[in-house]
Amino acid sequence: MGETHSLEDRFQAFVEAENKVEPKHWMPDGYRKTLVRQISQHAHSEVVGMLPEANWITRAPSLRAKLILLAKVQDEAGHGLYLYSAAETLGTSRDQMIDDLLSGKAKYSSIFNYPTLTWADMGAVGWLVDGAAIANQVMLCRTSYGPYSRAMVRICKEESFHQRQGYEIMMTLAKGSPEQKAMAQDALNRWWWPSVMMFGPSDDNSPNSTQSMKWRIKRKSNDELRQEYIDKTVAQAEFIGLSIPDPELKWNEETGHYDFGEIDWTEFFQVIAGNGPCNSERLAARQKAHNEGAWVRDAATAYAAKQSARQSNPSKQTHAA
Ligand code: BYC
Repeated sequence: MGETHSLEDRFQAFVEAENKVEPKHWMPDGYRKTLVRQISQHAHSEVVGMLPEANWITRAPSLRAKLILLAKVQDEAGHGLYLYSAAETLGTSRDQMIDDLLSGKAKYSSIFNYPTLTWADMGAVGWLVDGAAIANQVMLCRTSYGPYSRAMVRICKEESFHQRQGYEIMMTLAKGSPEQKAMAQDALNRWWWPSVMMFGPSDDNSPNSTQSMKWRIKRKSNDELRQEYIDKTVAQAEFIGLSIPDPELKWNEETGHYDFGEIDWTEFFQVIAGNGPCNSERLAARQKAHNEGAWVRDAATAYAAKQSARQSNPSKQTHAA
């Protein structure tokens, strides 16, 4: 007991000195569990996040738009891969993580349970959803777990490109015909509040925050990040002549931040409990992809077994295979 205590104290001092924790270091069980939960949920979000956008690849309005959207969706698959790999360094298996997603045990970001109804939604998702993701993920580049922080550095670079592609779509529509501008405004109206909710429950209702901040897994609180995001995004909306759908949004000279209206937490908790507009559709799509990909996993496993058998017994190698 005494020994565990001193190990925990040393661990705490280690992270407070801004050292990175690496896979082979001693770490408290709770630290490992929190990271597996957060990183795997983050990975699931990247992969499920491909679905609402992939929905528009075949209907992109130009070859240029199609190529960019395709590249963005492929980037998300890559992000999922880095993150699953980072979580695996903590001793969990990819199969276990996927099982937890498909059984509904593991969460993924609430935002991907909303439908993408028009092309303008591709703009709103890139601008707002990737914008919110960057706000959260820039702080995660400084997270205390080495593999997670290194994955985040690369992911953030790509997310910046995603945010710009979304903003460019919104800017083009906002400058277009009255119908196009209305379409952009409608997308902003539908995506604004869900994007504000992405940062998670308010600080006084966030059970994991205190310990995660202490361990330097999270470097800023949910509410701090939400405020930073709102402050930055209002100016971007004004620049392209769209209005944020919040009548209570107002610059506060005293605090130097925007005040904003009440978040509908009932909606947020319903969505993360599995009752959002697209939860069952998203999980069904992932389940189908998982089933249809079984032969690829089987083939890869068989190939790996063949390679390792050859390495351990090179004399049996044949040239025909
Ligand atoms: N959605 O104590 P709290 C992307 C859960 S991908 C669903 O504050 P924590 C992109 C939370 O998990 C964006 N669940 O938790 C991809 C916890 O439940 P559990 C994804 C949420 O972990 C493709 C409970 O509520 N980004 O950007 O300290 C295309 C209590 O919350 C949400 C990440 O995953 C939510 N929004 O803080 C485009 C970032 N919020 O697990 C874009 C990494 C909270 O105890 N994750 N919950 O059952 C984090 O930074 C943190 O996990 C959170 C939550 C800030 C999200």
